Amino acid sequence: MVSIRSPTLEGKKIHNPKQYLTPKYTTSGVAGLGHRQNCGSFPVDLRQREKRWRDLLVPELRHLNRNCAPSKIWAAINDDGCVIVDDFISPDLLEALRRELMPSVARHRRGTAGAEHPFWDNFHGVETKRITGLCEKSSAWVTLLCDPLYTKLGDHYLGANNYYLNTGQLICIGPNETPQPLHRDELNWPSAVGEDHETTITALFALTDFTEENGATVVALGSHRWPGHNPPTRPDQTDRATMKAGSALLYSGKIIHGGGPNSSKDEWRVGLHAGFVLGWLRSEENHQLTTSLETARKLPERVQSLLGFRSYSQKDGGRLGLIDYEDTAQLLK
Ligand SMILES: O=C(O)CCC(=O)C(=O)O
Ligand SMILES: [Fe+2]
Repeated sequence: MVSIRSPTLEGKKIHNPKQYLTPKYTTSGVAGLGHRQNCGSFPVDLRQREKRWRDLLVPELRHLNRNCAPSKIWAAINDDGCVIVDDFISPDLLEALRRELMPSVARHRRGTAGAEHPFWDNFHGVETKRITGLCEKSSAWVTLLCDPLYTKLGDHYLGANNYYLNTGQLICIGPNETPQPLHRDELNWPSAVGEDHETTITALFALTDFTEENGATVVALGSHRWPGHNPPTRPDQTDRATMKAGSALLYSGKIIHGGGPNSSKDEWRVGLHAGFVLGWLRSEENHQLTTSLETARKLPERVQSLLGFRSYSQKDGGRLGLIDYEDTAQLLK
């Protein structure tokens, strides 16, 4: 979806750009342009207006409701590379997630240590807390991992039983955090990237409201179709994923995005970054070392598979993640 920025409408997002464009874009022909029909030179004038308006088109993130047809959600992701689904998480589940996870946020240190290059300190954020191993901390998270719509997202883009959990991490952006470098998530696995398939697909669940001040994600709409590795992005090509707690930003691994700056005085922006990755690729998080066998034994089968406690095999491919050439699931008995 696009909105229009104009000298008189600066900063306003207009959901129906057609009403501001030339007859080519209207259903009612020149009639929509009112008094200009009476202007002798209007055809030329209209062409110039059209060009000017086109230059001023800016992207705007679409919001859909959780109860809409999944095909509408896929259409929005295919068009824009991402979409916000409002009220993705029910109020009760949101409350449980917050109750079970927020104590870890208070305890956790800021920043990450031990990366081989200072780039990663900046990328992960020095004023950001990142917390993994959430299946040990939250049964509500386990419930969310089995959510039917979230499951459909993975199945639709990566194929049923063809993916693992990539990340199930809390990303808590603290005051004074600077913007994360913009990137495409699929570049974790540069040699697996292909124009015709997704490598990874992600839901970023908002556990607090996401606002422009507290670090709402920056996204470049339509950038999933831009050529090049990680092409430069102008600020006017981006929007912010502002959303209420309980909503989710769903996005393609190809979209250019990054965590936003937090300019608030004392607000933490808490997101649950929950991505899937093709099952034959190594996940960003080491789930099998942050989840004990004891916990894994009690998890639903889907979650055991997502965390790699069950082996993987691709259609027409081999068997991966075996123990003694048996399915890893034998350890769960
Ligand atoms: O926290 C966010 O808003 C996005 C984080 C992100 O894109 C990442 O760490 O890969
Ligand atoms: Fe990312």
